[in-house]
Amino acid sequence: MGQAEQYLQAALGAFDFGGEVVGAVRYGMGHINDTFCVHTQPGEDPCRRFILQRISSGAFHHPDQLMENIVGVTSFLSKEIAAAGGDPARETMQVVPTKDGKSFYADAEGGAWRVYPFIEDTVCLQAAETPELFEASAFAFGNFQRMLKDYPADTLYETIPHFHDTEDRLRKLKAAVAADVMGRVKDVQPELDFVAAREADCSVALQALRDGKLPLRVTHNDTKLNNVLIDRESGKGICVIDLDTVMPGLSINDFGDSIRFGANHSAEDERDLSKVNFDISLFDVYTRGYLEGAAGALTDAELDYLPWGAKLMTLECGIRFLTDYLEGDHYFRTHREGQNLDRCRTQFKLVSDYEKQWDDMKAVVDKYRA
Ligand code: ADP
Ligand code: GN1
Ligand code: MG
Repeated sequence: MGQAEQYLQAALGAFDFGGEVVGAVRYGMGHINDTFCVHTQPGEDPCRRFILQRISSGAFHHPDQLMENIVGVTSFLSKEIAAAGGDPARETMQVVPTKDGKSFYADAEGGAWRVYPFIEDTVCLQAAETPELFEASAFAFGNFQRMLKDYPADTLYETIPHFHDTEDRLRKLKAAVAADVMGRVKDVQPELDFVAAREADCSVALQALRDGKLPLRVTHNDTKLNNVLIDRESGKGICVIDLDTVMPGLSINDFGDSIRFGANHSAEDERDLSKVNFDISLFDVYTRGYLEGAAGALTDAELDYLPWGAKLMTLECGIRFLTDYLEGDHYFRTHREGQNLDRCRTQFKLVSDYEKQWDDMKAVVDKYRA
């Protein structure tokens, strides 16, 4: 048995799954954590599944703080959902404790493992298959924002400092260019020029925050379409997952990151840029769904800045992919050479599409503001 397998077996042994573990297989398309689907057989009852994850130590340096955040947020959401007559077991993540009552298990290397029940009869989409499903995800993220509006933000740890600090992301890109450890800078001049032309943009949302125009809220910060589970039968977005980055942030970033990932018809790492096009009709349905889910929780200024959320999250994500490419691809999981550069290029293509349709994006927001 290899070492990775040994750690997996030890982690499986640390939790009480209420039945014999009959298998654990790699699962999902996330770029960060190691995710496994655990199959168990509880006596004569039907097989039950769980999600077991090794939290990325490259991305998250304090798993104890991260899990404290998640336990706090999921307990809070459970109460909100129950009070509204919903089903907390399907509508929020629930942390399964270790046999000794902890929220995670630390392996011999310090890797942190946690378990959630698998939420059955749901689908997790890698692309907006239909406008209706995209709108359903929007409602779920808007509703998530609304449910957490009274969560005590000052009790949350910052699990990744400066996570959506676009100015800091720009500084890190410049440092990676100066270091050029992989000798790749020579291959990315057009991308660096693209960023240089938009340096001032990197400060727009942060300046609005500093000026007191945009409020700091409890936000998800990683609102990709594949971080919401959709009920297979009703097509509704029922559960927001991947709560590792729930911390104080800007609502426009949650809105914007969903647009970045979902308001187009191509993969994030598509190499043929002619296939990568912003679809304003998907922006339209997402805006409608998000505002409906948020149900008045956003201020006028936040509504004004929603297109900026889309532009900044997409630009920032492109900057992050480019930085990781220059640094040797150690943050985002890659499956092939050049994948992070391809990812960067799709993001920048989308940014230029938004720039061309900026007034139309603003008009969409105006259509749906109350
Ligand atoms: P990452 O941070 O690596 O993206 P996620 O927490 O998003 O990790 O999990 C990866 C994938 O695992 C998700 O995109 C989803 O497909 C699946 N998943 C995670 N948690 C659950 C759950 N409780 N029930 C069903 N599927 C889940
Ligand atoms: C990562 O964990 P995952 O795959 O849902 C990343 C996001 C990026 C996204 C790009 C903790 O999301 O910030 O926007 O990849 N998560 C973290 O696809 O860095
Ligand atoms: Mg995820």
